[in-house]
Amino acid sequence: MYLEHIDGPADVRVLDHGELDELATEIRTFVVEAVTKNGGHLGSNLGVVELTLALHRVFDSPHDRILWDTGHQAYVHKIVTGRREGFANLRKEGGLSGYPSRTESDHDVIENSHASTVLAYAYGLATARDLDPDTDLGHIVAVIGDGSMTGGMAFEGINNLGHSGRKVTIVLNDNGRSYAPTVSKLGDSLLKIRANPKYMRRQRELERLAINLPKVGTVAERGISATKAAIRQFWEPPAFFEDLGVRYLGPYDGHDIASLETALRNAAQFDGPSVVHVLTQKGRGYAPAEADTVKYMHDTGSIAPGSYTAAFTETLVKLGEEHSNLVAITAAMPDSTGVLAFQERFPDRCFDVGIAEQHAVTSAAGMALGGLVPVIALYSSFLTRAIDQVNLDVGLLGQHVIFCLDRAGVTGDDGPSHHGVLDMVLCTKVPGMTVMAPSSYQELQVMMSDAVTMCDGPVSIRWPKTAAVVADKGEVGSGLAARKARSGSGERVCLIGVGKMLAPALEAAEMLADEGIDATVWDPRIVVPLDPEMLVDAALHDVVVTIEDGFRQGGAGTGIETAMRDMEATCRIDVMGVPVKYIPHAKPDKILSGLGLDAQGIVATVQRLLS
Ligand SMILES: Cc1ncc(C[n+]2csc(CCOP(=O)(O)OP(=O)(O)O)c2C)c(N)n1
Repeated sequence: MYLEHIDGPADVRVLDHGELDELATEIRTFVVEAVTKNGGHLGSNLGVVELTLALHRVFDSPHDRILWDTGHQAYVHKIVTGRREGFANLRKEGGLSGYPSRTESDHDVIENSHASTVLAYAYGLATARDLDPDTDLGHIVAVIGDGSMTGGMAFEGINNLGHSGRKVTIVLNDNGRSYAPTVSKLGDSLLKIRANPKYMRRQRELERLAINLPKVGTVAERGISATKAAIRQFWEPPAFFEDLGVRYLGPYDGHDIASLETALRNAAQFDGPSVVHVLTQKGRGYAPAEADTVKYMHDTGSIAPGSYTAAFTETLVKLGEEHSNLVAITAAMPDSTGVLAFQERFPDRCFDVGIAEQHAVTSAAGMALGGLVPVIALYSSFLTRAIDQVNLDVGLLGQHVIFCLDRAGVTGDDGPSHHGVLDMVLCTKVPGMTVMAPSSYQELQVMMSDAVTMCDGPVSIRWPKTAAVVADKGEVGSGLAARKARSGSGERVCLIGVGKMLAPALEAAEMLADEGIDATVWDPRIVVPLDPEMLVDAALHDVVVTIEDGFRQGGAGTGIETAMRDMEATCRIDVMGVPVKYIPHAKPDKILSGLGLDAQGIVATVQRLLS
């Protein structure tokens, strides 16, 4: 066993290539076991085992900075940098994060886990290094997947890096996929190369020649060598990078450690930005992952029957059948966001635009201008990247675009970057946007249908990852009306539970009833515009408590409070929600109860207000 002796990158450097191959096999088994037990990203990590080992042999982390785009593929990096034992508690409360984490290790430089940012970080770090010769910043190495290369920030970053000429080694980890196959013409041309071993051989020979080219001259001179120009005529990727002033090396077999090391050493010698194009196989070495043609076990999650995502999938297909102008847009996540069934049923009406949320939103505005009704399926946390586009490209133009936001609220295992706690704060500030929060499987279906047929401006519908409540017929509202979910006999307490928080509000009402307090409970359903009937009724009570699973400040409850103050309601109003802070990973229910956002917490708040 080699793995048990790996406590830091130095332990990897002393092994020979035969031993490294053994280590790679052991790491794969280790990762499969850890992820099977704790969930997380599998295929992406199995694909970068050799690449990570090569990186840590060639570069001297943490003096050299190895940056992982998105960071979901950094498990092997964690193992190699002394965190092997932490994998017993991967993604568990207090345990290892599923992404790089600066508090865990000096080897983790960034930890955003939203895609396509790494080239910007790399440019910034390289600029800081170049401005201060005394800095301890060594090589800057940015690893980015072909999927993440489709994001606007990646294009902006490569443009700026090439123009600036800053010395950064970019590793393009090309496995041909995001979750689904990567949607990109650049990806298509990479595929041509991938499928042509002759090109790879020829390119290696050319590369050997190119290494000996002088490392002086302008960016343009460096970029336009005769060798490269010859390649460029045939192959788009080198032309693409080199036209931007970024030297292209590759492609290399991403599972051949020796050749990767040579490539990385060569790139590191170059005094400017270079991209090392590495071909890897997602899910490599684990038969079930290799056999999963949908996503190569990118992660371990799947759409659970009875989930809100399942309700969305079902309704989207049904609405697609009823409305021929309804189209669906995904930002590289057709499976996890639940649009796969629609894509299969209406392949011409479903668009995967790449990991490009901003582009997705503005292109939806364009489609709406052209008479289509676009449904954009995004995780709540990824919508926030495109909020300017939501506000000005869709909102200002009053376009009928339907934002379907999955994983809203406290999501749990993926940590601070993945909680969907901002969408209600932001969407409620987009003038003219109807903001819906379903409290059950059936409500989501009604709301989607209403969003298509009743609304003609922007709409957002947000739902959590957790299993959906099953509502009886009488427990489902319609249109823009709120629904009284429980009629209290007195006029002391009114609870308003937004979306999934209706369930703990109802539970709290039962607990309060045991204490002789007969509370009214409202399901607002529509957060904007608020139903005046609900507000008037709530105002009759001594105490009103709103409960939501997004940021407390500026969210749904604040909207209700403001509307009631405008009505000159005199009752005591308490807004319960998530405090404005970065919340670490843990199980969602545990996080919510820790924040007092459960039935017990609601009861305690009511008791405090009544006392
Ligand atoms: C802005 C943003 N949108 C969506 C995601 C969800 N997501 C996580 S990994 C991933 C695919 C990344 O593909 P690639 O960069 O090629 O890495 P691979 O997993 O294939 O190694 C996506 C879409 C994200 N992290 N950030």
